[in-house]
Amino acid sequence: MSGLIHRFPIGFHWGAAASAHQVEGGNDKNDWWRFEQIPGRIHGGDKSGAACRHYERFDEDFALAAADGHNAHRLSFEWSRIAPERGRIDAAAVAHYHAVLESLERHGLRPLVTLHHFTNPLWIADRGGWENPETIQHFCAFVRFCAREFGSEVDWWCTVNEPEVFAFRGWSSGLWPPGRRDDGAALAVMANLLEAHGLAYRILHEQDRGGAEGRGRTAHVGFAKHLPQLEGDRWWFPLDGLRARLEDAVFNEAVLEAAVTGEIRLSIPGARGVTRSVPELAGSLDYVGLNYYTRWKVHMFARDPHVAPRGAPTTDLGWEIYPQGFERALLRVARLKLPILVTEHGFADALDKFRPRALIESLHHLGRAIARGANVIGYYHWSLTDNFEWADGYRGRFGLYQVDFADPALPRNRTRSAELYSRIAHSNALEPEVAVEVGLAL
Ligand code: IFM
Repeated sequence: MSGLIHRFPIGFHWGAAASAHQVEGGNDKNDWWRFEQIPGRIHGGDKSGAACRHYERFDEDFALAAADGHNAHRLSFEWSRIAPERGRIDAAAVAHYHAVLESLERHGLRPLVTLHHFTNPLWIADRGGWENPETIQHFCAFVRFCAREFGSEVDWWCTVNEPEVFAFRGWSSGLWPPGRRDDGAALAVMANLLEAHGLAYRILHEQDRGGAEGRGRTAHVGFAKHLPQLEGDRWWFPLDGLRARLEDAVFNEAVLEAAVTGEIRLSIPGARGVTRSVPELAGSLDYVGLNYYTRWKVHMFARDPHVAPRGAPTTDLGWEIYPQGFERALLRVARLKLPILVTEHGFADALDKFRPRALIESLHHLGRAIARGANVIGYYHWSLTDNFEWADGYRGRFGLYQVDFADPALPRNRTRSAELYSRIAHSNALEPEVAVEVGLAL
């Protein structure tokens, strides 16, 4: 490998990302909590439960991040805490998130706040969730409230996390709440989330009176797009490639295109599609949020059509470690000619065995993408601590800090990856010594 040294742009965001339900603990008023109570839904029967007790320990967690040279942090506000019932705002939850933002500021961590990260208040889920178009307006009310209440403390907003993952897991594979298997409904949900993003984008800007970064209008609004690389598995069986292209078109391309043009065009062979123009959605990204994890080889006919290439290195969850795909994903979204924030990237590695090297290789590809013209302005590693990995329960360990969930004290143990990441964040550069240390040849 040559040219491994990268100096990152001035003002680069270096941080970690998490979502409320995965770390806070005690979130018992949302649809995920209810789903976790159904036997057989979550690996090993795990429940989010107390998670990392981040709700109480946020200040301590932010101190770890700040000591590691992070200057930013991505978090989500839990809708079901702020609005536990229709029409009721919980003052204690609002005060809590003010305290969280105050702590972030004290630690020199610029907040990037996600407003929808997979969970929904029970009262929303019970009215049909995102299949019901009325949810768009309920979400907008929540966004308006957050913009007014927290706008002076937050400049960076992420409206919706991975609308395509949320829709397909919940309504197509049925692995997530509400556990449905109906491709047409998945497309309807995705369209509603995209529309909600467009409206939220306008609300956040209308309400923007200037925030933490000074006077004037300072809100930067985007969403987080999960962008897996999708390729046909068997070169000699073109239908695999066809399915990969069809999936890419609806899962990746249509989402990006909708946010640029305002035209929602979603289709899957054999399912009811969606075609809708949403003027508020056109040009609704100040930055593109990119979540990149892996490449999937796609099979035309298979119960689980996504497999890691045979013999490829994989994470604890069986996802291929494919750092080249990160560069490709970055260059793909760079075509939108917008600033790019890597809103998530990481590896499930309980023992932190392969993460140190994989992380450095990925950051090398990030540096290469910048050198090739991608306007990347920040990187948020998924995640600061191990946490509740949805249907995979506690077996997906993504943390720079390991958490021993068997110990009631929930100790945070610093990994080598955290240390390496810290050196890069502190110096805003990837130095050859770091690469040599993880066995990457220059
Ligand atoms: O844990 C999730 C996160 O909530 C959304 N993006 C992918 C991560 C790892 O699966």
